[in-house]
Amino acid sequence: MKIITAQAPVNIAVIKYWGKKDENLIIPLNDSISGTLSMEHLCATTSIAFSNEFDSNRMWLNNVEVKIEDNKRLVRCIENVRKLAESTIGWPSDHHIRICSKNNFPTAAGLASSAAGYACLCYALCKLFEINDPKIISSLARLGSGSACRSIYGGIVRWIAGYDHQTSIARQVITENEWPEIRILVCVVNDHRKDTSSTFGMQLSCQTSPLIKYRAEHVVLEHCDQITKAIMERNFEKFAEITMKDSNQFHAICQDTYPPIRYMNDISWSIVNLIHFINNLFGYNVACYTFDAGPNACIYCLDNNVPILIKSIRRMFQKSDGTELAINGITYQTDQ
Ligand code: 2P0
Repeated sequence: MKIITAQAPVNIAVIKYWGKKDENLIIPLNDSISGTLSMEHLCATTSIAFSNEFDSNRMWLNNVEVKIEDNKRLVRCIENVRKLAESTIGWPSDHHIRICSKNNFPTAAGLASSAAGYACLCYALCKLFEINDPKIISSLARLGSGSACRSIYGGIVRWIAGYDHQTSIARQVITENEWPEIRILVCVVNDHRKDTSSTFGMQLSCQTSPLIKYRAEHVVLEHCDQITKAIMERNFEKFAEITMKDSNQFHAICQDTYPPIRYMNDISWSIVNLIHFINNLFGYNVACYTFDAGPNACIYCLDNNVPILIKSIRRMFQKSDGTELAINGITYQTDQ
């Protein structure tokens, strides 16, 4: 029996992926850019055993068995690895796998659980069959969940939209060591499973929102160019401005969708106001917020401003019973 265990972190987009040109191959409407977190806080861990003692492929997610054959994305990732394994160590027909995967954070609560989950699964599967090219692993992860292709790399990563399986790939913009002062504070506003899945939400936006087309054609590439320049120049002021504008535009698309989708709640909006208040007070961008398909705030900042931000958030959101918003201080890391 051969056993492999891998870990993969979540990533937090600063330029958002929302909408597909090809549902089957998961080719996005536009490029996106994200920061990959370290694995101390939000990550997936997957162990895979491979043996001729198993009579079928089976999988457990957070200790509950999931039927692989009911999930076409899982089937697709496994079948693609089986084909690729033909040119490495092979996958004999009498051998099967057992997959055990866990997230150390809430699943489907808008905290990029599918990104970490599929990145981890595909990385572990590839390692099992000695497929080592990160480009191949990243493309496989994309077939599981689009944003997963970004979690294969550390630091800041750009997913080039492309037009087919070979051209839709993620690339590292900078490693975590090239801008080591960057921090992400993940403020868990609500850890319940979201009402509208990202996959369904973005389909509905593509069908009904005029703004999503305008964004893909006129805004995203400009945002990508501007933020890449800011990253290269370690210009946090500009990085923060583009990040906030891109998050706001993504949520405007959600509102422009019919029926509208609402991921941010009143607490999310209080955090938006707090960050703008702090930035105005200081006269420059101390921090920026970004929100994914859920109400939880991800705040990017530089390490020297972490204490003031945590203090401000705690003061604002401490409840009378003494409980407060959960905050994880996270840095970048490349290892999977
Ligand atoms: C992102 N999100 O760029 C954006 C921002 C959510 C909001 O990537 O259908 O779970 O599996 O490709 O990857 C969520 O999309 O969707 C996402 P599928 P996925 O992080």
